[in-house]
Amino acid sequence: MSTIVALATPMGRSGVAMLRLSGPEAKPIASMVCPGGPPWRPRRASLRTAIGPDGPIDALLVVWMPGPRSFTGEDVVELSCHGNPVIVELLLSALIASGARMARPGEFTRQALLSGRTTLLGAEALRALIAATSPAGVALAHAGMSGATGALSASLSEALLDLAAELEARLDHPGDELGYEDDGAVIDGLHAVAGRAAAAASSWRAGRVRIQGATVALIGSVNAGKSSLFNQLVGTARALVSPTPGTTRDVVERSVLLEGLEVRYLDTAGERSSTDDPIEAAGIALGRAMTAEADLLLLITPLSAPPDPAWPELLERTAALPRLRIGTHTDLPAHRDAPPVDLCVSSTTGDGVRSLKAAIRAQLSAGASGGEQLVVLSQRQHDLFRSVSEHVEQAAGALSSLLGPAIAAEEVTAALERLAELSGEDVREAVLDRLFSKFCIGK
Ligand SMILES: Nc1nc2c(ncn2[C@@H]2O[C@H](COP(=O)(O)OP(=O)(O)OP(=O)(O)O)[C@@H](O)[C@H]2O)c(=O)[nH]1
Ligand SMILES: [Mg+2]
Repeated sequence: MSTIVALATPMGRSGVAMLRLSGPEAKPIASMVCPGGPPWRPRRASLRTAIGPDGPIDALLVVWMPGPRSFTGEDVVELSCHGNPVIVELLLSALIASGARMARPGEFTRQALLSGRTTLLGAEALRALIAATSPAGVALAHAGMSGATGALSASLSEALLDLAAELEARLDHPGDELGYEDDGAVIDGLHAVAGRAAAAASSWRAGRVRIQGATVALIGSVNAGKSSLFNQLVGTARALVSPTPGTTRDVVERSVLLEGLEVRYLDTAGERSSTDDPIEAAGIALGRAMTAEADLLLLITPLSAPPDPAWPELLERTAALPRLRIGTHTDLPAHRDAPPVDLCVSSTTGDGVRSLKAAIRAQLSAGASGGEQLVVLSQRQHDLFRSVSEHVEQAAGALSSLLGPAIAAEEVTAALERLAELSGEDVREAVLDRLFSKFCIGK
């Protein structure tokens, strides 16, 4: 068993940087690099001097946490030095020369999972806690850390085990209607479980936005007023505005906090049907590629101008995507053929911008409405809840059709397996590899 080491804080200049050692040799290695000093006492900070081959490296604050009561469950030593990358490199080299090896991404948390100090759901909640870009994301990660995802998974498993028992009774004693509930009640029970799993899965969009932040892209024809509105939304004159069509060429982006959510706004090159300028064409293509992944599209059209010939095509192209249709130029008289829109603004006076921000915020929280609890913290969890819902719906379909209870029981078993995978009872090495590769080194 090796002893691993990594910088636990970001690389750069700062007041303090912290390195962490974990493994059976953590304390001997730390004491080799920090010879002498006060006696080593568990869980007490002590001031020590790290010595390298060429002399003293730095004064450190060192804490030794013997396993199993440590983050990883192994012996852990945390060494806080001054936050200078040169000092960090010297210290890492000294620790590695004394027998430690560099940790891989997420290896500390993986070790915590192996030692039973955390669960798979706990590790995912921790990743969400570190990744969260907004206070709402931090709150969601805390819900996951206190076991909300596991509790939902356990409650669905319990309900499914009861339903599985009903199905087994039909298989063991076919024709004996006395011993079990009628099919209608079992089918209702299956629909209820499928509905709860589907609701959890669909809350992931709102959850993802809380943890990772949201991307909102402004798109529309040239000169529609995208950059003017972008500047209003981000609160500074970040993008160039001019009456010349084709002013914006590159994608301009800026992140702001919108009522507790981090929103990354993208201003894009205006579209026009034909351009012989290869740079403008490249800008339009880049805008299209970047907006394909957006959580919300703002389609912009000026209401004072004659109808934009590209508008119907834009509406059609984005029909299946989350979007808001925004009419600009409300400070000017509206054209009599102005198309219907969801909201109107004037980027010159700022009228309507507040309502637009509220509408954006509401759209980005969609899926979390109705007091439903958000408990899904990763794409993996989303996919598994969705799969549970599908298997359970299949089971309900089988029981109410000629396929019968045997097929229904198989589907319920498959759903239970997905739940076991979700909570980490039945987890494959490949899943762990994928999860921990997304952690930073040192976590
Ligand atoms: N009166 C009025 N003028 C506006 C409004 N919004 C934008 N404009 C003007 O319209 C012109 C074009 O605005 P931009 O924001 O540069 O338009 P754009 O969609 O970014 O244009 P491209 O980058 O060329 O695609 C500028 O002269 C703006 O001052 C508005 O709400 N009211
Ligand atoms: Mg522009």
